[in-house]
Amino acid sequence: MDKRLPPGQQWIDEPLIYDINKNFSIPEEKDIHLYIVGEVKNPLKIPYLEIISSGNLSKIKADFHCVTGWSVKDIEWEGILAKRIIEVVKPSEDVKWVFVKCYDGYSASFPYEFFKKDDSLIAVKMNGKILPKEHGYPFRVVVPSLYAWKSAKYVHTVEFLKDEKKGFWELRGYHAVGDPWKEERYG
Ligand SMILES: Nc1nc2c(c(=O)[nH]1)N[C@H]1C(S)=C(S)[C@@H](COP(=O)(O)O)O[C@H]1N2
Ligand SMILES: [Mo]
Repeated sequence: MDKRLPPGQQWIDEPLIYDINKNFSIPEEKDIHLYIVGEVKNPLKIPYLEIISSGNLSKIKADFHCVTGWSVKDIEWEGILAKRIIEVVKPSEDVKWVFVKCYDGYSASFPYEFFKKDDSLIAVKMNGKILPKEHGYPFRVVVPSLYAWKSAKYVHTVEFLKDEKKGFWELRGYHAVGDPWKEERYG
């Protein structure tokens, strides 16, 4: 038995690329910003180029579990840790949900308590390189403690909310939380 593998999953070597829509555009690099909004004291609009050149990014290494049954070991992500974002924006005490909106029309939501975990971040790099186009350039919200559909690619805005607002797959019957260790796949 492999203690590192959640129930019902199998290891594969590389993440399979899943996109609901391949036909979308992203602004020129100098015009890209990360927006952090909602029930927060200090909303943020940070230029992409400022983040990339900050020299102050954090790295995490984590396994990645897709609800369709594959898992990939040890993906390295680099970006701004969720904990640091929380320190700066100061979400209000009654924030319970995070909703992420993406350039491709995708969205995902999950409980704030999972965003708060030590290994959650907003990534700009994957395995040492600027996020490849198909894996989420310019920003990816990475929440390794949940199934991969919660790790939204091509991120435009992160919103902190009191009440749940369902994203693309949550509206189609996928689980509101999505903890792979509890096999919270659907419903
Ligand atoms: N913006 C966006 N993020 C997304 C998706 C998507 O279609 N659009 N697909 C999700 C799903 S269903 C999965 S399994 C993972 C796949 O990640 P990968 O394409 O980097 O392997 O991305 C998630 N994030
Ligand atoms: Mo997925």
